[in-house]
Amino acid sequence: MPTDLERAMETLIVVFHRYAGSEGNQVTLSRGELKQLMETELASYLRKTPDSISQIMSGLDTNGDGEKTTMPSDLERAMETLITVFHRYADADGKKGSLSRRELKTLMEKELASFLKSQKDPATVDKIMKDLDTNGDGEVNFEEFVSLVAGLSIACEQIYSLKSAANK
Ligand SMILES: [Ca+2]
Ligand SMILES: [Ca+2]
Ligand SMILES: [Ca+2]
Repeated sequence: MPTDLERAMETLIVVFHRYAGSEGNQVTLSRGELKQLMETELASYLRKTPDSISQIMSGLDTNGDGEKTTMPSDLERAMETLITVFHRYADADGKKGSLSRRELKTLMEKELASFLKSQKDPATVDKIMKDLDTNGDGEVNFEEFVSLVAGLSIACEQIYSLKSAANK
């Protein structure tokens, strides 16, 4: 049973390949493919012309502003899951909105157990925490958390590509 976080990472990879595979190089997005992806998957954000990821992310938090009347796309659902999962753990102690070492440990044990088990040399929570905490405040905020998800998605994507290459 994949966890919410694993499903979200899988969606990111699947959505990427859905568009990257339509012409030319199968594993890269051409200009046309990128346009198609953004128009199809991120239409509701393009209308707001956000100029940064954090604006997109904070846009997801607003309710009832009448802007999100369309059905969320796969990609939007995956991004929403990332935010929901992050807050499920980050809001557990007094310091809401960032992960303490203990909260990060719980998140990884609950959401990324199968991934961590598949690693030959599992990094300790302390090492991961140190890598993620780029501003050195001893907590992992959402931006820092996203870099963990990105890193894991890249690792999964490499496995995915190897698998599909082997199937040819
Ligand atoms: Ca392509
Ligand atoms: Ca916290
Ligand atoms: Ca930090």
